[in-house]
Amino acid sequence: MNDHASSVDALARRALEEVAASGDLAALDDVRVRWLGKKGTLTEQLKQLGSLPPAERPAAGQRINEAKQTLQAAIEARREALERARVEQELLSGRVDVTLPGRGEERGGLHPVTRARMRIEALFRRAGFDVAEGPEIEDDFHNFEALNIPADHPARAMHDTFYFPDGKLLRTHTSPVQIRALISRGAPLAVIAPGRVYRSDSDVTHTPMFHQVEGLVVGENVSLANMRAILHGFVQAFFERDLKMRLRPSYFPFVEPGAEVDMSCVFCDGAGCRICKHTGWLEISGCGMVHPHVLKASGVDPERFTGYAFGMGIDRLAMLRYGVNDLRLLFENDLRLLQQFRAF
Ligand code: 2U9
Repeated sequence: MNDHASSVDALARRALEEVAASGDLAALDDVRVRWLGKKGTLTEQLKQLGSLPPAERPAAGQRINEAKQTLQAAIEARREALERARVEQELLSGRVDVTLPGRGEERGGLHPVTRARMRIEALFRRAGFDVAEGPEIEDDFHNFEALNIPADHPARAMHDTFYFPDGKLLRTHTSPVQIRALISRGAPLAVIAPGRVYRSDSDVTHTPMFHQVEGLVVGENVSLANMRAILHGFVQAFFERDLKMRLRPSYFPFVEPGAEVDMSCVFCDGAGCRICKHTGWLEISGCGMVHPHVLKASGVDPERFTGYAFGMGIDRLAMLRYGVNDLRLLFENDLRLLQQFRAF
């Protein structure tokens, strides 16, 4: 290798080192201009070919061109590598770590009525009941007629019904859900029907919409004693307390006999306090043996089957269980109340 050739090689090596050392695209472009630009070092080498002996010029020219091409390729490769690194860096800096805790977000929770309802459903499921649902807009037959409440029956007045112009109505209880279940499934049957119900009634202890859960068990040899056992078991499990229970005779058109269900007061344990009006008892449910008219209206033979039914207000159960002392608090969606029911 002659002197010229080795000096071109030395230049090319230096140029390649500079390419490798350039840390960003601007530095790389700087290297390109200094070596390959109009006045670049390698370009200058070509211009000086004339000073070599004519015989050496072709080989020297080829060597310089090869060096230029090698350098060009090295610059291109380096440019791509730097570009890739830049994009990666950008992606990295903008990346969202989804495992980081959020800023200012508050934990949510379940409304006490929802919690009570879920608890009720779970407990009755465990006892073998199905959970049934149905429409909130009902017809006269399913809400009244099939439940032994004919048009002229005084019990209709108890219900303060919201009517639509076409004669349909907002269900006043969830009983129509069970009528539908009985008609479609027949006996034997064990269902609960939780849901919203509506009555045109509004004061300190009544809201025009409230939540009910009703239960219905129909089968051969279903007795009042069975009902008592299920209701007492439910009350004890729902409140997780060894509470007493008693039935007081009462009247509902869809049951005979009918009764009201009291449990020993959860606040004073039956000793008597302001909440239970010093009786030691809290009323929590109504119940009874399904009236034969009701079974017949749903196509069930009352000679063969008997049934019991009960109904209770979920809102009231939620208040008693979670210590909410004013019914209206359940419907105001005040965060100060709801935050007390946040998930932990
Ligand atoms: C069918 C047959 C009978 C459901 C019953 C009650 C007694 C009752 C009230 C409790 C408080 C309504 O929420 S409340 O105001 N309900 O006292 N409900 S027996 O009887 C039925 C239901 C469906 C087919």
